Amino acid sequence: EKISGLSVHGNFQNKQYVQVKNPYLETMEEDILYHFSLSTKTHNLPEMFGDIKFVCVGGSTNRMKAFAQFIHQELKQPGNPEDLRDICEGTDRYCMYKVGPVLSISHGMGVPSISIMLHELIKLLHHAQCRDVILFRLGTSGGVGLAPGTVVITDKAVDYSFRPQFEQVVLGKVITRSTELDEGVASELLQCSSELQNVPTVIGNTMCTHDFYEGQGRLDGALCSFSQEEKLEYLRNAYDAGVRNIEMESTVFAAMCRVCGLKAAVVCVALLHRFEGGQSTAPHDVLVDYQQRPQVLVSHFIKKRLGQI
Ligand code: R2B
Ligand code: URA
Repeated sequence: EKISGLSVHGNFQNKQYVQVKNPYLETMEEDILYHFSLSTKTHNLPEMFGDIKFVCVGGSTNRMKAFAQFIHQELKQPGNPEDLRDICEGTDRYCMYKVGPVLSISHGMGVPSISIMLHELIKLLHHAQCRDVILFRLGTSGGVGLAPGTVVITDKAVDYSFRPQFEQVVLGKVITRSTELDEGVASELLQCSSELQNVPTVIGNTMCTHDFYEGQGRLDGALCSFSQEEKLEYLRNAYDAGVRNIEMESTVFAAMCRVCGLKAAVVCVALLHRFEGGQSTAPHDVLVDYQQRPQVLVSHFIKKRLGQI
């Protein structure tokens, strides 16, 4: 049977292939991954990406380049980390770097941006016949009842009413998908955090919103349609529902990975304490240190999995 046929079953000799859930893909002679500037005709995807085991995604292009350089050093890869090439240099929508079995990709801000990237990433991993891949979202977030700098490993990714689901409009109708993440990877990450210094970490629910300002109860946007008291009531309700941080991509990330049989985890640092305000006053170097914490944690996880610790 063809590889594409195998992938429908997902599991072959205990190897978990990346599954696409679209029968039309099989019938296409060429698949153009437009926002990566890659295609099945112009690029040998199995040769370029077949050995990928860990995919790390995050919003900013500079941060994901820095992560690629960091993991290059951590995994003691040959060559100079400064020489890493952006595989998506034909487009400025997303950046992509490969370091041994690790792929580092940016996804921009918000659900629509990460969802476009994930469609093409999951197809890429499928075309490349990758097996046993784990995806991590390394990000920033607003903390709910946490000290700034705390890393949150997501238990459940929840929507604006704290439900573990993602709603998507398809052909004018709302469809709902579950946002459950991999429990085993989350507890392995928590174990990793206990082996590190300066990476205070908790497991909690992560609320995903479609806006940074009003959508996250901020009083400092160009518009504000609610009071300080209403903001605090909403954040308190979120806290009571187990929410420990707020960001803008986790629900669609969890939902898409789950449908396609990819183990996934969300690891975001809380940059500020949302009961206190909406703006971070922490100095630049403190924020840079905070943003490195998810990278240090996931790098430790990867090194352990590869037997390098
Ligand atoms: C966290 O930070 C960004 C907004 O500042 C957004 O992408 C997110 O999820
Ligand atoms: N990212 C968010 O989405 N919210 C915050 O408060 C901080 C970072």
